Amino acid sequence: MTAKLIGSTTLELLRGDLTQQDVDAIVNAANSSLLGGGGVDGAIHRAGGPQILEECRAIRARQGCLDVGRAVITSGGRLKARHVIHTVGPVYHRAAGQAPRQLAQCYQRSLDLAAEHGLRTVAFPSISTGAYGYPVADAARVAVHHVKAWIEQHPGALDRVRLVQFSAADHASYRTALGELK
Ligand code: AR6
Repeated sequence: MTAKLIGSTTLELLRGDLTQQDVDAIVNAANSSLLGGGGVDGAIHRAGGPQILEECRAIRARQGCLDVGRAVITSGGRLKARHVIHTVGPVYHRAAGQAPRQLAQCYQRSLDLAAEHGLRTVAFPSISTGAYGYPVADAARVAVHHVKAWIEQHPGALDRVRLVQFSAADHASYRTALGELK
């Protein structure tokens, strides 16, 4: 675990399984359909049970598919986390020059939603760096930079933001990115 205190909020990196995190909300790297998929999305729905999908279906029926960079919240079903925040990262090769801005929005809007719901601790996966093909070193820089900036702009709003990487190689990329922060 590597951590950095920003005001009263801890920004930390952890190599591990997002579905096991004991936090107020974990963030799902979902797709626009909100109906589940592979990767971390599949793992969250498997671990959390059918309630999460039911709530996703209800959101979809109300507001349609979720655009890239936006976020919605459901309960956490059987997860330790009480909530799941679902966001849609950019497909790297489809997004062209828009990818960094869209990825930053995923982090910002997920954190906005957590704060609006009075949540104090949030854990993220490495959004877009699996099936969506975003190079992890670049995505890690976007993630740590924009999470830090959000924390600085919302002092005291959250106690802890945890960025969780599944692999040792991804964890090393995030550690490098965190080390590069001013
Ligand atoms: N805990 C933490 N990280 C995980 C876990 C886990 N249990 N499982 C996978 N990862 P991806 P994307 C990592 O593909 O690129 C889905 O089908 C994984 O190693 O899950 O945003 C959705 O439905 C990688 O580093 O998300 C979408 O269609 C990271 O999570 C699409 O994939 C993200 O990989 C989204 O693609």
